[in-house]
Amino acid sequence: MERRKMRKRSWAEPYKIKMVELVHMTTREERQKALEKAGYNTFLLRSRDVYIDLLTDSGTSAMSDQQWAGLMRGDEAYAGSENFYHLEDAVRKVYGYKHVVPTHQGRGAEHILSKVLIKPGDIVPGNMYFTTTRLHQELAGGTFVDVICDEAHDAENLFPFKGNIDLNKLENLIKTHGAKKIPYVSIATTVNMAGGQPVSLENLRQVRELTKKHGILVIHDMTRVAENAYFIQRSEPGYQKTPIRKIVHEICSLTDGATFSGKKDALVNIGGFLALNRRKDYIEASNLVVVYEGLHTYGGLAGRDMEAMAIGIYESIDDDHIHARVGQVEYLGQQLIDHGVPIVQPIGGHGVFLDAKRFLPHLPQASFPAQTLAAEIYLDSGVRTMERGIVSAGRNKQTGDHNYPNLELVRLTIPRRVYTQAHMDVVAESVEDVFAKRKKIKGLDMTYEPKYLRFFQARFKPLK
Ligand code: PLI
Repeated sequence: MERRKMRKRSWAEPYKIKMVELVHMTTREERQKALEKAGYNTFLLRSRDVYIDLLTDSGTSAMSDQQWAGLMRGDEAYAGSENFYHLEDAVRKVYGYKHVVPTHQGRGAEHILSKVLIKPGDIVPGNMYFTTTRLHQELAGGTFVDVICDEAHDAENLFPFKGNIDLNKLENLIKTHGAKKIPYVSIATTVNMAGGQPVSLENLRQVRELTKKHGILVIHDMTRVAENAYFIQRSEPGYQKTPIRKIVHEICSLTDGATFSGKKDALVNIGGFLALNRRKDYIEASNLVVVYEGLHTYGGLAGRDMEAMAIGIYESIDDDHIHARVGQVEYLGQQLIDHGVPIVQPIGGHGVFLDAKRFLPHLPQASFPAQTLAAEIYLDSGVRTMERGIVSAGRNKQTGDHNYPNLELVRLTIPRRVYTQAHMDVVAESVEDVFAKRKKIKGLDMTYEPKYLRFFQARFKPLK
């Protein structure tokens, strides 16, 4: 009896597999050709040339049988689709926001939000930039200012809530510019660019209090809010017995509205929404969405997409689901830590982030170490990852020079419910092999740079 009690008990994915998609392997020669054709940018590879695809967790999840069944219940009426009301109901029940405008994906919501709330000359503070979010703020005439805590910019700092806003930075910004110039504080759960790092509820409450004093809104980029809730449940005092759904609801209750990419937490391949509590903002957004996305009861989505997203929202806040989801990310991260591979710690919610500065210390940042490392991993095994460093950070609006972020990372992003532990083992082995050969790796030169969001389409060639 005693022995049974002591035995280790493993956990497993809370689902079983009903259908499979075959993947294929390539030779190193084939991958070399594919990489050259793609200009050493993993975004430009054809998916058929990829073995294990860790480019992104966005739109790459496996839907459940319930979600697939939901697709068959698509009400494709132009106006007033039943599926819109199911989505609205899910957003109100699960997240607590009052008004919902569907959009084709997260950046559709960012576009409408920025047009509704930002005036030229405004300042938008946030807990680290996200590429599309910042661009929409800038296109609306605003300037993004990073007010995340310093720990977030340090890949080795073990602070459990590296997504937190530094209240002194925020307060100073309000003092310098005045509250009237700050339409809202943009707060992301979790913080993608910092390595999938969470915000604590304590910090959110403090942000709420400070902004309330100054009459400033808080807008929530809730793309990975369920993953953020998992970290609160694990590490924030007092929340160890609180279900994920309650934590998610509490996070949202501290904010005035949200942009949402359904392609992450909500387990769908396409979809998003803008949620707003202030009716006047909703009225304006629901009018603008007609111009850019579609009628306010479909916002660029088919009825079936809204149904699948509504079902996915409920599935995303299940404790077993989220434990297994982040558990798999941690499984991969721990293997790399055990082999001495430098990664961002603590391990984030949606991926493992390699620290390219420590992985390739001989490469200057201007020769794109993270971009180089992503290319090398692909070449080694056909595992596709992506750059989150100087290429993603773009250029300074005033000087035109590269932005040089502290974090120079390669993201191994884990799609939800798609890969097994064995896939994670293969990935870890490939990264470990590249790590063993790291001293021989040379950098890249950028040969083509697009104007917007350059990381998606830039091209490179190897330095001699
Ligand atoms: O890809 P969208 O347009 O549905 O969502 C944009 C978006 C907004 N906020 C955050 C934190 C994101 O991570 C995000 C999209 N992320 C992508 C595509 C990614 O690969 O991380």
